[in-house]
Amino acid sequence: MPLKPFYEERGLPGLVPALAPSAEQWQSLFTLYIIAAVIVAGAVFVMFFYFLAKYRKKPGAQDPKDAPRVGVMADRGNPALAAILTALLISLFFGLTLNTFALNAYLQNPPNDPNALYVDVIGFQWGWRFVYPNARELIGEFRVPEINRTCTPGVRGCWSGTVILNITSADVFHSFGIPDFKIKRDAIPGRVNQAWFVAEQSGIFPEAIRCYELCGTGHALMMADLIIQSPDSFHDWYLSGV
Ligand SMILES: [Cu+2]
Repeated sequence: MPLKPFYEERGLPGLVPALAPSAEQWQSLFTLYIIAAVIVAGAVFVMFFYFLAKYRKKPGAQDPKDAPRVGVMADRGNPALAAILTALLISLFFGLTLNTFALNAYLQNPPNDPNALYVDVIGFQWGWRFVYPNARELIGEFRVPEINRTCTPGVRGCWSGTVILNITSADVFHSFGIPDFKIKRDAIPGRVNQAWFVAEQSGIFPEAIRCYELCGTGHALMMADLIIQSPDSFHDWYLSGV
């Protein structure tokens, strides 16, 4: 099956093309943060302008009875309301924190998938080398299969679509990133960091892979194309040696 360019098939990408389940999870948490931030900021600004108008200085008006005075302990406010607001805020932050930790664990730890495709990703000055289990190598482009829903777990001879990356560097610090997948992991010499994704649709994504650690004069050019193929065409390429 010939590959269709991504933009031809789907038009211009939205803000965050959902190409992988992990990216969707990431986006849902981000949306949750945005909603919480808008609600809290909205409430703060509404109260800010309301109190600004209500308690403005009016000509000839007396100070209120509970106005602060020098040398006198203030006795004002509503302790019950303060307690309720504090409890609400704590539960809001607690919920966000739990969700963030859970999602982080999900994104950081590759799933236990016997049909995953493992690829070594080696950053160098200045490019990315991709080494496949059969020792095939690519530089400047990264080919992966899209999700294969007919691949039975544990049955040999098919890839499920889970791609697990073992990321390292041949020289200086780099950082491997695929923004469409919400993946970014340091590539450090002598160390292997893992990342994973499942691509949900085939397509060609020019320069979708980038380096996120300033690593020398060629840093800005340290890009690679992401090519997501149907399981069959990936299999053909993998075995072809071309
Ligand atoms: Cu780099």
